Amino acid sequence: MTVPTERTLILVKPDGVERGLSGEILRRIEAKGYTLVAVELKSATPELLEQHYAEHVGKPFYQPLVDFMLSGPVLAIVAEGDRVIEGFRSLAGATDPTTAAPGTIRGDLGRHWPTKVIQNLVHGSDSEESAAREIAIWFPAL
Ligand code: D4T
Repeated sequence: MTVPTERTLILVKPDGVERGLSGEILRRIEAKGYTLVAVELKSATPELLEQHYAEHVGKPFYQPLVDFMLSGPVLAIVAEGDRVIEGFRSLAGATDPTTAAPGTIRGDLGRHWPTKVIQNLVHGSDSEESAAREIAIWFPAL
């Protein structure tokens, strides 16, 4: 029996869209061999972000994170492929863009800015459960 292929939710955050890196990030996803299932430029809302970042509600960086995610459009992507959840996290690199490994999206293209929140260009689901939850939030029609 074939194991169904996996899907993940990827966001190019407002810093990535504003810096014109959407194409470069899509290029890296495709170059790795993953399939694009959905790609849409969207404006987040506080309600949507409260669902998306439910695990961070109440933390000191939550409000700056929400303000940042509302500061401009995000490119929401669903990508598909075997072990794509883990694979995209690997492409993205560590959360901290200053020390993320060179060769990764955050390591090559990200850095710290004098803001209250880490601006690290992309988000990628961290488990099958998160992927299913996040895809339903950003792409209810899927
Ligand atoms: P996302 O969820 O955006 O892919 O990032 P990570 O999985 O790598 O990191 P995360 O969920 O722990 O954090 C979400 C988001 O909040 C910012 N952040 C995080 C921050 O500004 N200060 C912090 O101390 C942490 C932990 C960065 C990413």
